[in-house]
Amino acid sequence: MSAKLSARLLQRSRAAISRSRCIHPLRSSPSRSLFSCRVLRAASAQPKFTTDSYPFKRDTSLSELKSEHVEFFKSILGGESAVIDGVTKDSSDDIEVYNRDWMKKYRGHTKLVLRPKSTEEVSQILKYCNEQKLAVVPQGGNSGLVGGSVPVFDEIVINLGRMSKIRSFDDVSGILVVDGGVILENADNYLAEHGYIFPLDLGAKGSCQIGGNVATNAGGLRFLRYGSLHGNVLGLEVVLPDGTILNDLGKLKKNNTGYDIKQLFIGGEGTIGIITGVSIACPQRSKAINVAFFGLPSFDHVQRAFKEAKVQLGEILSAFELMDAQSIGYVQQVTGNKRPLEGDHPFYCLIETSGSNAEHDNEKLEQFLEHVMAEEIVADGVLAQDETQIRALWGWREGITEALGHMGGVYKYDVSIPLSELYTLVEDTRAMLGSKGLVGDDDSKPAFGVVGYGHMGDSNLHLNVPVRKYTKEVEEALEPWVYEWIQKRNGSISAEHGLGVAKSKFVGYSKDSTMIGLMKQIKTLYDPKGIMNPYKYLST
Ligand code: FAD
Ligand code: 2HG
Ligand code: ZN
Repeated sequence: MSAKLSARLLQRSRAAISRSRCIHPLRSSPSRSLFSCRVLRAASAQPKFTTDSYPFKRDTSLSELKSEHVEFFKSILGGESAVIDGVTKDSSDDIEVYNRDWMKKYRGHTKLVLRPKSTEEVSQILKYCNEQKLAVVPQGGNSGLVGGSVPVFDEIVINLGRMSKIRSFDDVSGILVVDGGVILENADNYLAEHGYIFPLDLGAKGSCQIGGNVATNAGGLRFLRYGSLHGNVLGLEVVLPDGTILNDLGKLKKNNTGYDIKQLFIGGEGTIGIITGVSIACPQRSKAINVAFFGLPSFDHVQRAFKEAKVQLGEILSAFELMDAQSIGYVQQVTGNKRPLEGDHPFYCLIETSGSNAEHDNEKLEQFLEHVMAEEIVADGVLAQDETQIRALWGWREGITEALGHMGGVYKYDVSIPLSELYTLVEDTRAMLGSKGLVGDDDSKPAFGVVGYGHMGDSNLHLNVPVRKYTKEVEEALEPWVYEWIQKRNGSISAEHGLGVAKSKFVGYSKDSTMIGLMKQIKTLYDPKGIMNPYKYLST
């Protein structure tokens, strides 16, 4: 956006669009060391074991780990960096991080972590586990938000972190082939050097792995522009539960030669195989990127702004993200950063445009901004003037999950709902918890508040309830209440985070018994001994 345009907008606007003032971008990795958390810090208790919080029963058909199993794994994988052995010695400190999830909600009892460095090693591990009936949990960056990436009982963790090679990149077609353990941000940085972009972006990009992204069918911040991994992933290399290597690492965009088997692993959450290689179509990186951040008086105004953005920005619109006042409040309280806009607004949205011609994009954006201001659709706004400011504005949106991660716990509901009712869920949840006396500022209430944000462009809301600590009282108020609410609107109880432990027993709110029956048949076909990521996904 030119300085001239900013100046013109300043003159014209009753609610002036100003230059961005925020200069403290949040880092994208889910590391918690980022914030010097000054407020709202609940006592960080040791997370409970999942088996103490929920009534799981260990599957007695699965074997228990013995020292001879560990010896086998050491013989095929080699040294200390590949086998973290808590079976024959005390390695609890080293193993703990693999047992705990990002939300401090789930904690497993594993005593063995394996870190293979090749597909062949993964194959040897699974072949042996299948023969011995040893259960496993595939683990990528462990940034998942539904408890799928950590064990429940003593399942062996197979962590893909050492499989981090970029295998090939074709500069003409934009097709990238990577190991499953490549960190998303590393792949995107690599692509940036070649003028390309990874078609997926999310706040955990500094930790999550591409294998994990595919296994969860992650959606993220670029979905509006580039769509689902179901479309972008061209091929997969997967190790099946019996050790067979499925080589479907194709690079073809069109391939109608029967059932598209790879689609089952996209969103399969490690229940039918381990993804060791991914081939993906990557778009050209846009030369011209603009980011605007608006304050709006109501959700109705947000919807009008979205409609106008689609109409007027058309093909250059690359993101339309929603944040409510509470979300922004938590980010500010945790980071201490100066807000991008003066004053409080009930809603905020972040709009990104990406195109190949700055002049053309600026012209479109100018018309759009003039329109939303003249029509009083937005109350205030700011336009990033450079790359640093773009990152800073994105930080307000990407930093919400991390800011809320500083509370004692957060109940998370990642849902798809018809757009007109997207925010009604937040309001209804507030009213419901309020009526039960469960939410408030004083420490006697279990919940701090109710927060709504998400990918407006995809009708995907993130309803978050930050709590002082996880309690059955709040959980039982929310579940299945939230899922019933979603079912009544024909929504989805999991838009992009998956099922894991958190939603496995609630799938019936979004899928009927015929579909659940077929899903169970697929699981049995691929994993007849039930060794892959048990107690999750379809546990009922
Ligand atoms: P993990 O958490 O390690 O595993 C997730 C699941 O995939 C588990 O069931 C695991 O068993 C399985 N798995 C992992 N690797 C493999 C493999 N190689 N083969 C087979 N199965 C495997 N998600 C979104 O969709 N959109 C977002 O915008 C988004 N933003 C986030 C922001 C933050 C700050 C955080 C902490 C999380 C966010 N997430 C988001 C959730 C999470 O990052 C994604 O689900 C991500 O795709 C998980 O990748 P991972 O490598 O960390 O997988
Ligand atoms: C996001 O969009 C992520 O920021 C995380 O999907 C959402 O923490 C959440 O609930
Ligand atoms: Zn999201």
